[in-house]
Amino acid sequence: MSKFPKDFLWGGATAANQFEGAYDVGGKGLSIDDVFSNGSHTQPRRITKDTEEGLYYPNRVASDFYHHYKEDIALMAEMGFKVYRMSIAWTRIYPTGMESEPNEEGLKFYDAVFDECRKYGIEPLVTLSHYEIPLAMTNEFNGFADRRAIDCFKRFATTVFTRYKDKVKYWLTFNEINLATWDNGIGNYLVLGVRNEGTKDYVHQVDDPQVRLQGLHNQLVAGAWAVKIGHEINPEFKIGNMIAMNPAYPYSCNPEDVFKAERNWQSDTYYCGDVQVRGEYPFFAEKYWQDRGVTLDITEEDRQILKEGTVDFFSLSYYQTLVLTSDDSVQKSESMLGGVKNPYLKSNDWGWAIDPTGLRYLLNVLYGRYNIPIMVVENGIGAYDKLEEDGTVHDPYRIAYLREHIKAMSDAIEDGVDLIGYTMWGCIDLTSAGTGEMKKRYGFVYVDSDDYGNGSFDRFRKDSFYWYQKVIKTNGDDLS
Ligand code: P53
Repeated sequence: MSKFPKDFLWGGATAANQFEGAYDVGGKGLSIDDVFSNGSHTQPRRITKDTEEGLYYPNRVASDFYHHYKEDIALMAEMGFKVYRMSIAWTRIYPTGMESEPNEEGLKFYDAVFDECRKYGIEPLVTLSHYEIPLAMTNEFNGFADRRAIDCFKRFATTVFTRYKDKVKYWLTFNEINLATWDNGIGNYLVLGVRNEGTKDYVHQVDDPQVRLQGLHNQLVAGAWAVKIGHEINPEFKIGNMIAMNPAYPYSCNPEDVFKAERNWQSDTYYCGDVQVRGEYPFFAEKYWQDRGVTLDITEEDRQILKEGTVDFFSLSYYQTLVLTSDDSVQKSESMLGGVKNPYLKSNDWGWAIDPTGLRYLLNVLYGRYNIPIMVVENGIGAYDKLEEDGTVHDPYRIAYLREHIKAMSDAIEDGVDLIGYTMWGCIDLTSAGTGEMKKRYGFVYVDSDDYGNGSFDRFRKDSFYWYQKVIKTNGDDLS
């Protein structure tokens, strides 16, 4: 018997930039994702200032949820979803992020989406910002590197909280905000929308820790404001943070390795987590800034808001664990996270280590530190799927992956963790954030489109669709 509580929130997750398409429809402005080129496991994506000839921009088309939302939500309902995690494209509401009045057509679109969810009793869980910084804000004042972004975000949050206060109860502030603590990789610029003038790309990884950590501070303050404003608009709102969990293991019992892993937990998880849950930076922050030669501009008002805007629950994404060592001779991992290869684990085709026990482990760690309800709002496996002639897709690898991760959550609940929901990432196939590919598929539902937007965009149920339907129906008892 599984341990899931009666009202456990089963569902799936998407994000506007990777799912909606229709990038220039309905008065929508450009976000940084609309100038984000395609790439692959070996070819990094680029954010360009304007449309560059010869480049393809996959997020502009994505899965075309904008024109398929009724069909897609019906498919979610058929699986028995209790919750649907999605995001609002900021640029549909404020095309440049800086207008004083919102775009009514954009607001109407999400009214229709939420009404459609409610029709089936599906609870929307809405991320305010999922890599969707308006490009105009990057152009005008360098995104979250500038404090003006805080006011833009407050206005956006106030608008959507007010408009949807009776339709949406669960909200998340910024997707994977902690990626801004990384000193390299795509995460740190997707989250902040900050330019790096020194490179050939318009928006690129922010190498200067001063700019990056100030940007992150501004974003943490903006998120805290949103929590405070949201609770004033509707005290029933449940507002969470969202952290990408990449639990670090020491490669060996060499104390150097163990401490290295602990340091990684501090910077990757606790740095943002403590601010968002406890309302202040952790004890190690001073040293962390010192080591990087950073002096942050933190006002008294900032400190006050961080205290007042703490979250109601902790949400996270989980795909893989990370192994750290001080021994240079150990074989490196292929994953975008870096680190070394874990000899005990298998990986998917993109080198991401598959580790269900890592999920049980991190849930225990997080609940031990924060003691508030937790939701897993992203988890799943990117894989190559094959659409058969008869419209079926056989994806036993996906079922196996999800089965083990759901078991791990059941175990964590038995351990005593207050886990309230699970939304599988990319429940209907969508554009990969890391590579821009469509063929890196996560869904229970196959979308007929290739990496270049060729296809009918018809939807097909994979074998995992029927499997997940059964899992939800039995509240996690039948994982066979
Ligand atoms: P893709 C880095 C590390 C962990 C999660 O990723 C990450 C990233 C950035 O790619 O992103 C989350 O599509 C993110 C989603 C994304 C998903 O993981 O590269 O919140 O937008 O699609 C999976 O396979």
